[in-house]
Amino acid sequence: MKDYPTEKIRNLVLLGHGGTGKTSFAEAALFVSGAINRLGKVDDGTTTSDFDPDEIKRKVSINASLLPVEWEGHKLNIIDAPGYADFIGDAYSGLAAADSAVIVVCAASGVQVGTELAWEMASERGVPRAILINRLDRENANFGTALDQVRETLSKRCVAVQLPIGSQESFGGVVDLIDMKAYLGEKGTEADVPADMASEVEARRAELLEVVAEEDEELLEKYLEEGDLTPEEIRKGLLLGIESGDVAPVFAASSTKTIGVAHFLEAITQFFPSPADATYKTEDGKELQADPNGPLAAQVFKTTADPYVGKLTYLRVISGTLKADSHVWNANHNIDERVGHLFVVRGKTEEPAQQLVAGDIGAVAKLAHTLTSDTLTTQDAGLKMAPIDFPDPVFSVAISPRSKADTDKMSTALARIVEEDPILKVQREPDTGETILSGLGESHVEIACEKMKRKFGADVTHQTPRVPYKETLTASTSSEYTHKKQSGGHGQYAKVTIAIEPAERGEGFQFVNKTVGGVVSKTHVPAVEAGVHEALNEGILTHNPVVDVRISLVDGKEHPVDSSEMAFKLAGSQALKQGALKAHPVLLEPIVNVRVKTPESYTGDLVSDLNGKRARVLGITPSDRVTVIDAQAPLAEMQHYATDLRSLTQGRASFEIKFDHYEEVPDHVAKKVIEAAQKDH
Ligand SMILES: Nc1nc2c(ncn2[C@@H]2O[C@H](COP(=O)(O)OP(=O)(O)OP(=O)(O)O)[C@@H](O)[C@H]2O)c(=O)[nH]1
Ligand SMILES: [Mg+2]
Repeated sequence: MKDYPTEKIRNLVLLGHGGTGKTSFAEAALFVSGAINRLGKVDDGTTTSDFDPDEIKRKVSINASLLPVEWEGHKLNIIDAPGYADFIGDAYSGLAAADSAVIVVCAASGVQVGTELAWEMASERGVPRAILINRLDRENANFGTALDQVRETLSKRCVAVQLPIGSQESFGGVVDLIDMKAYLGEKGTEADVPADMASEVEARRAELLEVVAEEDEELLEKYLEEGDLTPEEIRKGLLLGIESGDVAPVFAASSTKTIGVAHFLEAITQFFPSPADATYKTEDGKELQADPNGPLAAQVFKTTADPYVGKLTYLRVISGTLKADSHVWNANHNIDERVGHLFVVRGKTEEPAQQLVAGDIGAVAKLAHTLTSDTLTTQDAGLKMAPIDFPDPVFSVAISPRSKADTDKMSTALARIVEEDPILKVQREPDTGETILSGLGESHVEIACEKMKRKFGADVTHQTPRVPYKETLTASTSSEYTHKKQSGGHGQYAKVTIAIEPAERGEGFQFVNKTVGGVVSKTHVPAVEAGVHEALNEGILTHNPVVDVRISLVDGKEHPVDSSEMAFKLAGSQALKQGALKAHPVLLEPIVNVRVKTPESYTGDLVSDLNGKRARVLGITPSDRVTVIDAQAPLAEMQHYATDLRSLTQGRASFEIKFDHYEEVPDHVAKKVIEAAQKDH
């Protein structure tokens, strides 16, 4: 691919609800621009973007792909992001690298949950936005209805700059409301505006004029006086509105029929800013310009790991020029990195490049220390961009190797997939000993497990994590035990009396020696403690550790020859086991703090769902856009909350969860847990 100067580059990310045609649009853009000579199909698994085996199998995008398109002397770095909630992490990656966002909407479904989320993500980042109403050739497609929904739910500043000619089967081109011409078929052949569209054209054009006129005082004055604007004036207002993020133009297309695609690419080059038009801020607020001769700052937005090719680091050069065969400074880890080969990437193909200028996007192979979000700079410049703000994981599974051979491979595989996907988290749960893998939902962690097998040969199984129950004793008692074995040879003897008392929640295990007169010698006391501790860890009811108890050694007896540490340990352990049964053992469960953010309309349903999960709702705080519900709930009831919340709100709500404390399990619930634990053993 040719080298393009910064001003000729456009970086855009395709966002939107799952299945609206983002990948198909990217494919159409490659086809129309001549980059590929066969139009691939998502359903056949032949698109340039969805090349990953998991994507081909499921016919959905899982990873963000980079798809540079050359158009009229410009390079459009199109980033095709996934739409489904489980894979939304890569939409954050894509957005971090882009200067503008195109939100793809299905002409038959209109505004969906994913549309609203995409709009919010892009608005929060303050990037210019466009709306592409796609799938206009489909049954039930209705541009007008979809457009009205966009204007109602997203913003009145979303305004059509095109109208489709024909609809569904007869969709054949677009009318450009700026220059009032029609563009027909795949090639966009210029023609007159069809006469039967006159009234629709007039109405939508009036909406456009009103919105763009408000971008500039002179335009507004002229519009109010004359009731019209020239194409040049409309363009001027549109440019201002798009750049400030105030106005989002709406376009019309069918990706699979490649209609409206060429015209849209043209509009991107005309109306959307190049990296040179923007100012970027480092983490500490220093302003940067996309100047190829400026200091180097390049931010990593994605990392892929391949067992054969190794690590590939995707980055966006913000300032300066990144050169092949050079040394750079990783500002996050304060370490030198050697850059070997640089690549321009298109889907799965990589083309070597000598350099990447400010504003461009590409990849580097085999960096040693660099992770997603890091900034590469020079030691002198020391520039660091704010890290990408990925969502926190909310769904966890326990994973274990399927066979012994997989055990060794599992930890390497885990390290690799976490490096690829910064949302995934791995940790060992100390109380249950399980390895916990957390992500955004069931599919997210399932695909991660499949990837571990396919790419790194580690076959793992996954299940709902065990709840780390604990036990405690609620009554005081004492217990005496004599360990005695004195038949022939060297015997064993130890006698202990212990007092058992409940302690405050959170105090753990305390051991006090209250014996007097050396009835148990100094060396044997720790043995008693060890025996007691061991028995407590084994649990009384469920094989979960007993906590929050105070054990005192109050009396004992030794034999001059037969007593040993081992004998006292056994006596301690048995004394505890027998005594604990009299001390009213109960089960404790972890209680978590839950914070749910939801549109107000779901509050009632969510509160009653939480009540059904034995939760205590602590507060409901309504605000402008979202209502915040704070609650405490048993972890045992919340393990599938990510899935439940999604189905209750169609994915409109989000939540956070954090361990808070342990509490006694109500009797009727405890009974079931105890039965299950005893059966398990
Ligand atoms: N009729 C018609 N079908 C389309 C059009 N664009 C996409 N599709 C179909 O819609 C389905 C989803 O298309 P994708 O391109 O995978 O949609 P996507 O937005 O990339 O989906 P995710 O990445 O999974 O969110 C596929 O079956 C496409 O063939 C279109 O313009 N017209
Ligand atoms: Mg896709």
